[in-house]
Amino acid sequence: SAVNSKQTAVNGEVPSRTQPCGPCDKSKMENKVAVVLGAQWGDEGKGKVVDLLAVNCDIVCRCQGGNNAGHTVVVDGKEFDFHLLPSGIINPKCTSLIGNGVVIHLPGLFEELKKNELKGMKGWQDRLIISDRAHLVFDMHQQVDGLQEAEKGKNSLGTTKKGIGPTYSSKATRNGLRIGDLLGDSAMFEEKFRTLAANYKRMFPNLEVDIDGELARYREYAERIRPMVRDTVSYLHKAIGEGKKVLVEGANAAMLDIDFGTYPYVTSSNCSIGGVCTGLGLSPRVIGDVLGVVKAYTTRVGDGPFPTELHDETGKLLQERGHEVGVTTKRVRRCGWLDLVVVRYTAMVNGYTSLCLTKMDILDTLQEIKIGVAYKLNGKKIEYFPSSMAELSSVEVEYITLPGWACSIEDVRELSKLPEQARNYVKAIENFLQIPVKFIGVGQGRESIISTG
Ligand code: 2SA
Ligand code: GDP
Ligand code: MG
Repeated sequence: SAVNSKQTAVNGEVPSRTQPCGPCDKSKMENKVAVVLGAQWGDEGKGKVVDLLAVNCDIVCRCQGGNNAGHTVVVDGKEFDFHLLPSGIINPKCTSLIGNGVVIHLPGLFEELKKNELKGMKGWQDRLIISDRAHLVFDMHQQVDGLQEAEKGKNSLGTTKKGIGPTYSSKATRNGLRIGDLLGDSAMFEEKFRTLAANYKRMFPNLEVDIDGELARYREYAERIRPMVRDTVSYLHKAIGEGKKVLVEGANAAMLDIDFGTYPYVTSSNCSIGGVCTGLGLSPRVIGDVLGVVKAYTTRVGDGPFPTELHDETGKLLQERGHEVGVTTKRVRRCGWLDLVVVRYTAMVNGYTSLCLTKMDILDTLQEIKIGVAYKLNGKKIEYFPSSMAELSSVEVEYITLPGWACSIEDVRELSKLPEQARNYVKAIENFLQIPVKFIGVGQGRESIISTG
């Protein structure tokens, strides 16, 4: 124990706890954190789900990733896109928290705040909290991201060039600078910044860094963010103890997770459940519901294997009807059938307690719908998810084919009103995964959702 008896003992005794506190208090343990995670390769519609759940929450947190993410929320026909800000930020009742596991490009953050202010977002100054442990993404990280992609040539990963990989690299090699450094001793910050720039200049001699200009800009940023920065670990711990409802918004998705995704075609953070604990300082014991967001088909933006990808008219239809374009980079997303081998694998890692099936309405015009249910290698079914990209690129997918509903479900708000074929599609997913579908998305807007009860 860290208790120093000399300082805390009363009458020579270690004081006993009469009041339960923190993790010892069983009644408070009931207050669990809810988590929303992407179950495929991202862009499942997490932003919309978070906006929906934020209504019943006090704090919405981001735990990993940076402004590579693009989360869309549509309210009264007005579209908001969030990159670093939690999607709960438009809810005036919610505090938004950016955790230690997030990497923050401050110019990007201020730009995002300004853009949303122009769209009518008010009062964010009073409800945004940023961890002092979060790492900073500098412009040089973004430039290096681009240079590394260019060096890889035809083997590039298709990153968003937002500096995510280089910043998490700096963090891992312990050259990184954190928000706390920016707000601390300015001479130390300057020294660390110069060291980082010098390292990069050695690696990339053509890299141009305006060191003095950056340092001057960052002195300004420091004062602008200072009021929002704090130790978010104790803040969250206290809030949970007081019964506050906390929601965590995962960014990217499990198949882009640096450990469990299709490495090296992944992002550089843990986008699965582990990232929630490490990115916020939460114990696994406080995590309750884990909602997996599953798009009714599959998309992927960037390079890497995609077993159910469609290179035909159906793929084009999904891309066009689904408006499948990157929210951050405007790249066209690759499209294919729903792959339940992928979702079953990410369910193992994340332990979803329920699912939200999004974009069902995009399948409205199809006569037949396929679902990938097994992978075969050299004619034999495999029981594991391949870690080798060569293997994953050569699997043969086994499909089941279901009849489509071939009508619009956009205005449906009750499960019983869905056409039978659509209900069967949902049932097939639930049966295969043995996880209940709690919500079904039938349109872009906040109201376009079926709650299954
Ligand atoms: P990075 O930039 O290092 O994280 O890129 C590595 C891989 O991760 C993919 N990635 C994403 N995939 C889906 N959606 C993301 N957010 C944006 C969106 C993407 C966009 O919401 O549409 O606008 O292009 C996202 N962010 C990263 C990336 O494509 C690489 O495959
Ligand atoms: P995220 O990264 O998981 O938050 O998802 P994105 O915002 O990148 O992409 C999802 C897109 O689908 C956005 O344009 C959403 O507005 C839209 N969307 C979400 N749910 C639905 C749905 O049920 N139906 C339709 N048609 N669009 C949806
Ligand atoms: Mg997205």
